[in-house]
Amino acid sequence: MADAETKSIDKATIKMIEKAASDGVNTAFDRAETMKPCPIGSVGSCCKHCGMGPCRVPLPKGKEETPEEKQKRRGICGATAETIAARNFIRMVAGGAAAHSDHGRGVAELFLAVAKGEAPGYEIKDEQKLLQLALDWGIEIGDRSNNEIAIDVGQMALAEFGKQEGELITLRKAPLKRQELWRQQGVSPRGIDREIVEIMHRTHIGVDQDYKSLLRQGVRASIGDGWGGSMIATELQDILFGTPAPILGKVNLGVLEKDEVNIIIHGHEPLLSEMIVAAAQEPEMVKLAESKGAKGINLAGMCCTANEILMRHGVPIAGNFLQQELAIVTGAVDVMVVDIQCIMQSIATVAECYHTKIITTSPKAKIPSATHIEFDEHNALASARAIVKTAIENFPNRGSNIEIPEEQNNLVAGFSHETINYLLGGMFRASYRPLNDNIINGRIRGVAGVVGCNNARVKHNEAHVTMVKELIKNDVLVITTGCNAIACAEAGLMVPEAAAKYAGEGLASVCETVGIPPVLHMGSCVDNSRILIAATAMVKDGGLGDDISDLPVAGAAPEWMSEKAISIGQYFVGSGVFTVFGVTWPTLGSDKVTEFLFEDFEDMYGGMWAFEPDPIKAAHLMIGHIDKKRKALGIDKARERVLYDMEMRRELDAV
Ligand code: BF8
Ligand code: SF4
Repeated sequence: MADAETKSIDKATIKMIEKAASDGVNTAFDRAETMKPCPIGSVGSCCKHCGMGPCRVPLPKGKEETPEEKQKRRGICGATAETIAARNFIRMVAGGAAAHSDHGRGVAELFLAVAKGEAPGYEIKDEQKLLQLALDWGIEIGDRSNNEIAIDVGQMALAEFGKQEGELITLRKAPLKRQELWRQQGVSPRGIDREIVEIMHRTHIGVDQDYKSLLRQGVRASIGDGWGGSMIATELQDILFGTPAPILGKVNLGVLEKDEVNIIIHGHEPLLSEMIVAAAQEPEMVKLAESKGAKGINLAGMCCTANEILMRHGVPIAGNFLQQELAIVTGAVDVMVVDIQCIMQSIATVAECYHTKIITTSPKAKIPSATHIEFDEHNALASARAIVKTAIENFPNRGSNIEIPEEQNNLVAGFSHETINYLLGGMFRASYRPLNDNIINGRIRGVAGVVGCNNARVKHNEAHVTMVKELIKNDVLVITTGCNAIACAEAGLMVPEAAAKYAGEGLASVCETVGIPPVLHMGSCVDNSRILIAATAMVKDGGLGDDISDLPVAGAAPEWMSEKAISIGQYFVGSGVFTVFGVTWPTLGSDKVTEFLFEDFEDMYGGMWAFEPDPIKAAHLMIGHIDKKRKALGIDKARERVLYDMEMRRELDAV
């Protein structure tokens, strides 16, 4: 094991990597060192879509290719490097869109069960949002009860997944100009599932052989994710569990408690975790824990579930994707309960080295050596109690090899679109006007959505934190979700004081006036749909053009690894946002495909992809794009004036 300090910028993580090494436990950090990525697969040039392959069709090496060589550089079926790279790329989109959308479907099913009174323990928490959604979708309100309205909402939401014709109803949330552009480009999704299935069909051997046509379908399915499946997940979760509002929380492995039963809730769906939060507070459970010698029951979240339960209940976050094995390495986790997505299979083997029990809960995601307690929405509290009880009973089995790093930071989370609206405009005239005004007057240069995973191929959290610091230093307000949000919180960027410490003067002055951090936590990965809604609200408020592609905004996933990140990036781009990814880029095996995504997409969608592994350079690509948009809007001069004023102020201060 190489020096742990080369593996992460986070102290708690470094300590636990060292502990894992001394305990003889193998982690993702070790495996990333011993297993290098396949150079052909990583650039998208390996096809295994049929039994004649896998076929490897890499880029020609340096010299001009002769026509004969060109003929030979194909898969057995004749597929070119372009076709193979484009097929692989959109299959990633399909995987990501399917994951988010199936999550959305699960929420819609629970939502409908709640509305019908078939899911005891759950209730509709945000009535206002329910009524708003009903209005948006043309559902009759009249004097009907919330449950009656919710049944219609739930049925309509579920129907969006299997719809065959027309357009998703949720596309109506987008700016009109964007909706029109999607129609012109032929990328308005008909149904969420249909576009994903069509990717699987088109990428089967011998179907779509035109990379431009393949990539168009990728855009279509990704829009079905961001503006469809993910948006439905976010909206219905807010109605069921409450729309997040600013809340103070804690983050990092130091949130684990030495003397309490520690339960880590890891995964993505907040459906069961909401009930675990309730079960852990029941007096009988607390009493049972005490009878086993524990001082209480401590819940902590991991990955996106962490973001969900922090925003709504203040439950602390133990860490992000690359910290999941390390939480178990502390020796202090009694149960890690998981549902779906981003769960490393190795948590089960790491758990075997300690006393930790892994509990799977989804029929879609099982791990052979884990205990399975299936989440039953009709009896959710019973499942939750069984899980909490398992943890309590496991508490006395803890060994003496326990080390909880002391690192933990404060953060403020819960910046939903609605919250930003109220915070900026006030309760009675909620609006984005102050944000737009501060962008127009130049105090805020622009807005960046920085999101996505950790990737064991690069130093944990480094690119996230370096990029975000560079952006806020240059007066770019950062909005974030997923594992980037956790990385920023671990680095202390999500407290209001961070504005004075890290942000440029313009951004800092706005943050200090409103009392917000310079990096706003908007939630989990499905909550990237909140970023789309926020961008639309900026367009609607006026003064910054009439489409998302006119806004001085940019997106990034500096440490991406999952197919979901590709789907998210693709719907950002398809919505008109310039989006930069780090680490690696999966179409480098075809220059044509890469150029199409990086350049031609700008003419087609107003947004395009870029790849830049250096986070500072990537931040400056984003700032460059923001400045280009400011210039096009004619607001570039305002910013020069602000800088001049600040320069003068500094000079005066110095006198
Ligand atoms: O959905 S950021 S590693 S945890 S995929 Fe996974 Fe990536 Fe984290 Fe959340 Ni999103
Ligand atoms: Fe090879 Fe074509 Fe089969 Fe892919 S589909 S594995 S390129 S023969």
